[in-house]
Amino acid sequence: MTTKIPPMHEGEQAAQAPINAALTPEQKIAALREMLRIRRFEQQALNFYKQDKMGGFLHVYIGQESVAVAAASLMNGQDEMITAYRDHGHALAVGMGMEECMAELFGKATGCSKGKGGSMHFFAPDKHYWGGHGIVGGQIPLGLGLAFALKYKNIPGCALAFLGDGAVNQGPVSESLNLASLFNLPLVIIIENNGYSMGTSLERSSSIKNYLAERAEGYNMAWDTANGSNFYELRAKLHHVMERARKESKPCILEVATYRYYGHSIADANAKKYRTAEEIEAYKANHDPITLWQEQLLQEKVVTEAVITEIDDAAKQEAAASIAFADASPWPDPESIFEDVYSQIDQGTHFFSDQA
Ligand SMILES: Cc1ncc(C[n+]2csc(CCOP(=O)(O)OP(=O)(O)O)c2C)c(N)n1
Ligand SMILES: [Mg+2]
Repeated sequence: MTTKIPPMHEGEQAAQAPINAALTPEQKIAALREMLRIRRFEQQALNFYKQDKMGGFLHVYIGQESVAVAAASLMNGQDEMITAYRDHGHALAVGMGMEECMAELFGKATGCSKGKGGSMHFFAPDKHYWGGHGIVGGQIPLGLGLAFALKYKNIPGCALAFLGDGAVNQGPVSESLNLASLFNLPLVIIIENNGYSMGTSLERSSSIKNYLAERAEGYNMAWDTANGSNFYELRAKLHHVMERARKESKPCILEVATYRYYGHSIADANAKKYRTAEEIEAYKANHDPITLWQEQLLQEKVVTEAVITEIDDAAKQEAAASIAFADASPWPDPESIFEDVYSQIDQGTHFFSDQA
Protein backbone atom coordinates (compact mmCIF):
# COMPACT_ATOMS: atom_id res chain seq x y z
CA MET A 1 0.00 0.00 0.00
CA THR A 2 1.31 3.42 -0.80
CA THR A 3 0.34 6.34 1.34
CA LYS A 4 2.14 9.07 -0.58
CA ILE A 5 -0.04 12.13 -0.66
CA PRO A 6 -1.09 12.54 -4.32
CA PRO A 7 1.28 15.03 -5.96
CA MET A 8 -0.38 18.38 -6.28
CA HIS A 9 0.73 21.95 -6.73
CA GLU A 10 4.28 21.08 -7.61
CA GLY A 11 6.68 23.51 -9.25
CA GLU A 12 4.98 25.92 -11.64
CA GLN A 13 1.50 24.81 -10.66
CA ALA A 14 2.09 25.74 -7.03
CA ALA A 15 1.59 29.47 -7.65
CA GLN A 16 -2.01 28.70 -8.64
CA ALA A 17 -2.80 26.71 -5.50
CA PRO A 18 -5.64 28.54 -3.72
CA ILE A 19 -3.51 29.21 -0.64
CA ASN A 20 -0.98 31.03 -2.84
CA ALA A 21 -3.45 32.66 -5.21
CA ALA A 22 -5.02 34.26 -2.11
CA LEU A 23 -1.76 35.95 -1.11
CA THR A 24 -1.81 39.74 -1.29
CA PRO A 25 1.24 41.62 -2.61
CA GLU A 26 1.88 42.75 0.97
CA GLN A 27 1.94 39.16 2.20
CA LYS A 28 4.34 38.15 -0.55
CA ILE A 29 6.62 41.03 0.39
CA ALA A 30 6.31 40.12 4.06
CA ALA A 31 7.64 36.64 3.25
CA LEU A 32 10.63 38.16 1.49
CA ARG A 33 11.21 40.51 4.40
CA GLU A 34 11.18 37.60 6.86
CA MET A 35 13.67 35.59 4.85
CA LEU A 36 16.00 38.58 4.55
CA ARG A 37 15.66 39.40 8.25
CA ILE A 38 16.72 35.86 9.14
CA ARG A 39 19.70 35.95 6.79
CA ARG A 40 20.91 39.36 7.96
CA PHE A 41 20.41 38.45 11.61
CA GLU A 42 22.50 35.31 11.26
CA GLN A 43 25.22 37.00 9.21
CA GLN A 44 25.66 39.50 12.04
CA ALA A 45 25.53 36.70 14.60
CA LEU A 46 28.26 34.69 12.94
CA ASN A 47 30.52 37.75 12.65
CA PHE A 48 30.19 38.43 16.35
CA TYR A 49 30.52 34.75 17.24
CA LYS A 50 33.91 34.85 15.58
CA GLN A 51 34.74 37.88 17.75
CA ASP A 52 34.13 35.75 20.86
CA LYS A 53 30.96 37.54 21.87
CA MET A 54 29.06 34.26 22.37
CA GLY A 55 29.64 31.04 24.27
CA GLY A 56 28.58 27.57 23.14
CA PHE A 57 27.68 26.66 19.60
CA LEU A 58 26.07 28.63 16.80
CA HIS A 59 24.23 26.66 14.10
CA VAL A 60 23.09 28.98 11.34
CA TYR A 61 20.10 28.38 9.10
CA ILE A 62 21.43 30.34 6.11
CA GLY A 63 20.19 28.68 2.90
CA GLN A 64 17.13 27.14 4.58
CA GLU A 65 15.16 30.32 5.44
CA SER A 66 12.22 29.60 3.12
CA VAL A 67 11.19 26.52 5.09
CA ALA A 68 10.54 28.19 8.44
CA VAL A 69 9.03 31.27 6.79
CA ALA A 70 6.59 29.21 4.71
CA ALA A 71 5.51 27.16 7.74
CA ALA A 72 5.10 30.18 10.01
CA SER A 73 3.09 31.99 7.33
CA LEU A 74 0.48 29.23 7.57
CA MET A 75 0.16 29.03 11.36
CA ASN A 76 -3.30 30.04 12.48
CA GLY A 77 -2.95 30.86 16.17
CA GLN A 78 -3.82 27.33 17.25
CA ASP A 79 -0.88 25.52 15.67
CA GLU A 80 2.31 24.79 17.58
CA MET A 81 5.92 24.63 16.38
CA ILE A 82 9.02 22.89 17.70
CA THR A 83 12.47 22.36 16.19
CA ALA A 84 16.06 21.35 16.90
CA TYR A 85 19.11 23.49 17.64
CA ARG A 86 19.15 25.25 14.22
CA ASP A 87 16.37 27.39 15.60
CA HIS A 88 16.98 31.09 14.87
CA GLY A 89 15.06 31.14 11.59
CA HIS A 90 11.95 29.54 13.06
CA ALA A 91 12.11 31.94 16.02
CA LEU A 92 12.18 35.07 13.88
CA ALA A 93 9.58 33.62 11.50
CA VAL A 94 7.04 33.12 14.31
CA GLY A 95 7.53 36.73 15.38
CA MET A 96 10.25 36.74 18.02
CA GLY A 97 12.23 39.99 18.04
CA MET A 98 15.80 40.29 16.82
CA GLU A 99 16.86 42.03 20.03
CA GLU A 100 15.71 39.28 22.41
CA CYS A 101 17.23 36.68 20.09
CA MET A 102 20.60 38.40 19.65
CA ALA A 103 20.79 39.10 23.39
CA GLU A 104 20.22 35.39 23.99
CA LEU A 105 23.17 34.58 21.74
CA PHE A 106 25.29 37.01 23.76
CA GLY A 107 24.12 35.30 27.00
CA LYS A 108 22.54 38.51 28.29
CA ALA A 109 19.66 38.90 30.77
CA THR A 110 17.51 40.59 28.10
CA GLY A 111 17.60 37.43 25.96
CA CYS A 112 14.49 35.38 25.26
CA SER A 113 15.70 32.71 27.68
CA LYS A 114 17.24 35.32 29.98
CA GLY A 115 20.70 34.52 28.69
CA LYS A 116 20.64 30.99 30.07
CA GLY A 117 19.82 29.07 26.91
CA GLY A 118 21.94 30.48 24.11
CA SER A 119 21.67 29.69 20.41
CA MET A 120 20.05 26.28 20.76
CA HIS A 121 17.32 27.33 23.18
CA PHE A 122 15.19 30.09 21.75
CA PHE A 123 11.66 29.76 23.13
CA ALA A 124 8.42 31.75 22.85
CA PRO A 125 5.47 29.65 24.04
CA ASP A 126 3.28 32.78 23.74
CA LYS A 127 4.02 32.59 20.01
CA HIS A 128 3.40 28.83 19.99
CA TYR A 129 7.13 28.22 19.61
CA TRP A 130 8.54 25.47 21.81
CA GLY A 131 12.22 25.78 20.91
CA GLY A 132 15.17 25.07 20.35
CA HIS A 133 16.49 21.52 21.37
CA GLY A 134 20.07 20.24 21.41
CA ILE A 135 19.46 16.50 21.69
CA VAL A 136 19.24 15.24 18.12
CA GLY A 137 15.69 14.00 17.51
CA GLY A 138 14.69 14.83 21.11
CA GLN A 139 12.17 17.41 19.95
CA ILE A 140 10.09 14.85 18.07
CA PRO A 141 8.61 13.08 21.12
CA LEU A 142 7.93 16.58 22.50
CA GLY A 143 6.22 17.55 19.23
CA LEU A 144 4.20 14.37 19.53
CA GLY A 145 3.16 15.57 22.98
CA LEU A 146 2.05 18.91 21.53
CA ALA A 147 -0.04 17.07 18.94
CA PHE A 148 -1.50 14.82 21.65
CA ALA A 149 -2.40 17.87 23.75
CA LEU A 150 -4.14 19.53 20.80
CA LYS A 151 -6.28 16.46 20.22
CA TYR A 152 -6.92 15.87 23.93
CA LYS A 153 -8.06 19.47 24.38
CA ASN A 154 -10.12 19.45 21.19
CA ILE A 155 -8.10 22.30 19.72
CA PRO A 156 -8.32 22.16 15.91
CA GLY A 157 -4.67 23.01 15.34
CA CYS A 158 -1.65 21.00 14.27
CA ALA A 159 1.83 20.54 15.70
CA LEU A 160 4.74 21.23 13.35
CA ALA A 161 7.81 19.27 14.39
CA PHE A 162 11.02 19.93 12.43
CA LEU A 163 14.05 17.66 12.30
CA GLY A 164 17.13 17.15 10.18
CA ASP A 165 18.02 14.32 7.83
CA GLY A 166 20.41 12.91 10.45
CA ALA A 167 17.86 13.02 13.26
CA VAL A 168 15.53 10.72 11.33
CA ASN A 169 17.64 7.75 12.43
CA GLN A 170 17.20 8.37 16.15
CA GLY A 171 15.18 5.75 18.05
CA PRO A 172 12.71 8.16 19.68
CA VAL A 173 11.76 9.43 16.22
CA SER A 174 10.58 5.93 15.25
CA GLU A 175 8.67 5.59 18.50
CA SER A 176 6.99 8.92 17.86
CA LEU A 177 6.00 7.98 14.31
CA ASN A 178 4.36 4.83 15.59
CA LEU A 179 2.37 6.62 18.28
CA ALA A 180 1.39 9.52 16.02
CA SER A 181 -0.12 7.08 13.54
CA LEU A 182 -1.60 4.73 16.13
CA PHE A 183 -3.36 7.60 17.96
CA ASN A 184 -4.18 9.60 14.78
CA LEU A 185 -2.48 12.74 16.06
CA PRO A 186 -2.36 16.07 14.19
CA LEU A 187 1.43 15.94 13.88
CA VAL A 188 3.17 17.35 10.81
CA ILE A 189 6.75 16.15 10.76
CA ILE A 190 8.96 18.27 8.53
CA ILE A 191 12.33 16.80 7.62
CA GLU A 192 14.66 19.60 6.59
CA ASN A 193 16.92 17.48 4.43
CA ASN A 194 20.01 19.62 3.90
CA GLY A 195 22.05 16.61 2.81
CA TYR A 196 24.34 16.42 5.81
CA SER A 197 24.34 15.61 9.50
CA MET A 198 27.45 17.30 10.82
CA GLY A 199 30.08 16.05 8.32
CA THR A 200 28.20 12.93 7.24
CA SER A 201 26.32 12.96 3.96
CA LEU A 202 22.82 11.54 3.66
CA GLU A 203 24.16 8.62 1.59
CA ARG A 204 26.53 7.65 4.40
CA SER A 205 24.03 7.99 7.25
CA SER A 206 20.68 6.69 6.01
CA SER A 207 19.50 3.47 4.46
CA ILE A 208 16.72 4.55 2.09
CA LYS A 209 15.26 3.66 -1.28
CA ASN A 210 14.28 7.09 -2.61
CA TYR A 211 13.25 9.42 0.18
CA LEU A 212 13.60 9.60 3.95
CA ALA A 213 9.89 10.45 4.14
CA GLU A 214 9.07 7.07 2.63
CA ARG A 215 9.71 5.57 6.04
CA ALA A 216 6.22 6.86 6.87
CA GLU A 217 4.83 3.88 4.98
CA GLY A 218 6.12 1.54 7.68
CA TYR A 219 3.80 3.36 10.07
CA ASN A 220 0.83 3.55 7.70
CA MET A 221 1.34 7.27 7.54
CA ALA A 222 1.08 9.67 4.59
CA TRP A 223 4.15 11.44 3.23
CA ASP A 224 5.26 13.87 0.59
CA THR A 225 8.29 15.80 -0.58
CA ALA A 226 8.78 19.48 -1.40
CA ASN A 227 11.38 21.67 -3.05
CA GLY A 228 12.69 24.00 -0.35
CA SER A 229 13.82 26.57 -2.93
CA ASN A 230 10.32 27.10 -4.26
CA PHE A 231 8.33 29.18 -1.79
CA TYR A 232 5.00 28.60 -3.52
CA GLU A 233 5.50 24.85 -3.59
CA LEU A 234 6.49 24.80 0.06
CA ARG A 235 3.38 26.74 1.06
CA ALA A 236 1.05 24.65 -1.07
CA LYS A 237 2.38 21.36 0.27
CA LEU A 238 2.57 22.55 3.85
CA HIS A 239 -0.93 23.94 3.71
CA HIS A 240 -2.24 20.65 2.39
CA VAL A 241 -0.73 18.56 5.17
CA MET A 242 -1.50 21.10 7.88
CA GLU A 243 -5.18 21.22 6.87
CA ARG A 244 -5.32 17.44 6.80
CA ALA A 245 -3.84 17.30 10.31
CA ARG A 246 -6.21 19.97 11.62
CA LYS A 247 -9.39 18.63 10.01
CA GLU A 248 -8.82 14.87 10.00
CA SER A 249 -6.34 14.59 12.87
CA LYS A 250 -3.88 12.62 10.78
CA PRO A 251 -0.09 12.74 10.99
CA CYS A 252 2.28 12.88 8.04
CA ILE A 253 5.88 13.44 7.03
CA LEU A 254 6.87 16.18 4.61
CA GLU A 255 10.48 15.99 3.46
CA VAL A 256 11.90 19.27 2.22
CA ALA A 257 14.98 19.38 0.02
CA THR A 258 17.17 22.21 1.26
CA TYR A 259 20.82 23.09 1.90
CA ARG A 260 22.95 24.85 4.47
CA TYR A 261 25.71 27.15 3.26
CA TYR A 262 27.92 27.11 6.36
CA GLY A 263 29.46 24.33 8.39
CA HIS A 264 27.39 22.31 10.83
CA SER A 265 28.13 24.99 13.40
CA ILE A 266 30.36 28.02 13.10
CA ALA A 267 32.94 26.11 15.17
CA ASP A 268 32.88 23.22 12.63
CA ALA A 269 36.58 22.56 12.03
CA ASN A 270 35.77 20.14 9.21
CA ALA A 271 33.50 22.52 7.33
CA LYS A 272 35.60 22.39 4.18
CA LYS A 273 36.46 18.67 4.26
CA TYR A 274 33.25 16.80 3.52
CA ARG A 275 31.88 18.76 0.55
CA THR A 276 33.42 20.81 -2.18
CA ALA A 277 33.34 24.57 -2.56
CA GLU A 278 31.85 23.95 -6.03
CA GLU A 279 28.88 22.12 -4.52
CA ILE A 280 28.14 25.03 -2.20
CA GLU A 281 28.58 27.64 -4.92
CA ALA A 282 26.35 25.71 -7.34
CA TYR A 283 23.60 25.59 -4.75
CA LYS A 284 23.88 29.29 -3.97
CA ALA A 285 23.82 30.17 -7.67
CA ASN A 286 20.89 27.97 -8.68
CA HIS A 287 18.76 27.24 -5.63
CA ASP A 288 19.04 30.09 -3.18
CA PRO A 289 15.49 30.44 -1.81
CA ILE A 290 15.74 34.19 -1.27
CA THR A 291 17.15 34.94 -4.72
CA LEU A 292 14.49 32.76 -6.33
CA TRP A 293 11.66 34.39 -4.37
CA GLN A 294 13.00 37.82 -5.30
CA GLU A 295 13.08 36.81 -8.95
CA GLN A 296 9.53 35.50 -8.69
CA LEU A 297 8.28 38.76 -7.16
CA LEU A 298 10.14 40.86 -9.73
CA GLN A 299 8.56 38.82 -12.48
CA GLU A 300 5.10 39.30 -10.95
CA LYS A 301 5.88 43.03 -10.61
CA VAL A 302 5.10 42.84 -6.91
CA VAL A 303 8.46 44.51 -6.18
CA THR A 304 11.12 46.49 -7.98
CA GLU A 305 14.88 46.20 -7.44
CA ALA A 306 14.65 49.42 -5.42
CA VAL A 307 12.01 47.96 -3.08
CA ILE A 308 14.14 44.84 -2.53
CA THR A 309 17.13 47.02 -1.63
CA GLU A 310 14.99 49.03 0.77
CA ILE A 311 13.73 45.89 2.52
CA ASP A 312 17.21 44.42 2.67
CA ASP A 313 18.72 47.63 4.05
CA ALA A 314 16.07 47.73 6.75
CA ALA A 315 16.85 44.10 7.67
CA LYS A 316 20.57 44.89 7.85
CA GLN A 317 19.94 47.90 10.06
CA GLU A 318 17.65 45.96 12.36
CA ALA A 319 20.28 43.23 12.71
CA ALA A 320 23.02 45.76 13.44
CA ALA A 321 20.80 47.44 16.04
CA SER A 322 20.19 44.08 17.71
CA ILE A 323 23.96 43.65 18.10
CA ALA A 324 24.20 47.05 19.80
CA PHE A 325 21.28 46.13 22.06
CA ALA A 326 22.80 42.77 22.99
CA ASP A 327 26.23 44.23 23.63
CA ALA A 328 24.86 46.96 25.90
CA SER A 329 22.58 44.58 27.85
CA PRO A 330 23.48 43.37 31.35
CA TRP A 331 24.63 39.89 32.22
CA PRO A 332 22.16 37.71 34.16
CA ASP A 333 22.40 37.87 37.93
CA PRO A 334 24.29 34.71 39.08
CA GLU A 335 21.47 33.98 41.55
CA SER A 336 19.02 33.72 38.63
CA ILE A 337 20.55 30.36 37.74
CA PHE A 338 18.02 28.82 40.15
CA GLU A 339 15.04 30.47 38.47
CA ASP A 340 13.05 29.31 35.43
CA VAL A 341 13.86 25.64 35.90
CA TYR A 342 10.21 24.61 35.69
CA SER A 343 7.98 26.75 33.52
CA GLN A 344 4.75 26.49 35.50
CA ILE A 345 6.38 27.12 38.87
CA ASP A 346 8.64 30.00 37.91
CA GLN A 347 6.44 31.84 35.49
CA GLY A 348 3.08 30.94 36.99
CA THR A 349 1.70 30.55 33.49
CA HIS A 350 0.96 27.63 31.30
CA PHE A 351 0.70 29.22 27.89
CA PHE A 352 -0.58 26.20 26.07
CA SER A 353 -3.88 25.89 27.93
CA ASP A 354 -4.26 29.67 28.12
CA GLN A 355 -4.31 29.94 24.38
CA ALA A 356 -6.80 27.21 23.66
C1 LIG B 1 21.48 12.36 20.75
C2 LIG B 1 22.56 13.17 20.08
N1 LIG B 1 23.51 12.52 19.36
C3 LIG B 1 24.48 13.24 18.74
C4 LIG B 1 24.53 14.61 18.87
C5 LIG B 1 25.61 15.40 18.13
N2 LIG B 1 25.03 16.04 16.97
C6 LIG B 1 24.61 17.31 17.01
S1 LIG B 1 23.93 17.79 15.58
C7 LIG B 1 24.20 16.31 14.84
C8 LIG B 1 23.81 16.09 13.39
C9 LIG B 1 22.35 16.22 13.10
O1 LIG B 1 22.14 16.48 11.72
P1 LIG B 1 20.73 16.76 11.09
O2 LIG B 1 19.68 16.06 11.87
O3 LIG B 1 20.80 16.45 9.65
O4 LIG B 1 20.47 18.32 11.31
P2 LIG B 1 21.20 19.59 10.68
O5 LIG B 1 22.35 19.91 11.60
O6 LIG B 1 21.65 19.23 9.32
O7 LIG B 1 20.20 20.68 10.71
C10 LIG B 1 24.82 15.45 15.73
C11 LIG B 1 25.20 14.08 15.40
C12 LIG B 1 23.52 15.23 19.65
N3 LIG B 1 23.47 16.56 19.82
N4 LIG B 1 22.54 14.49 20.22
MG1 LIG C 1 21.05 17.76 8.01
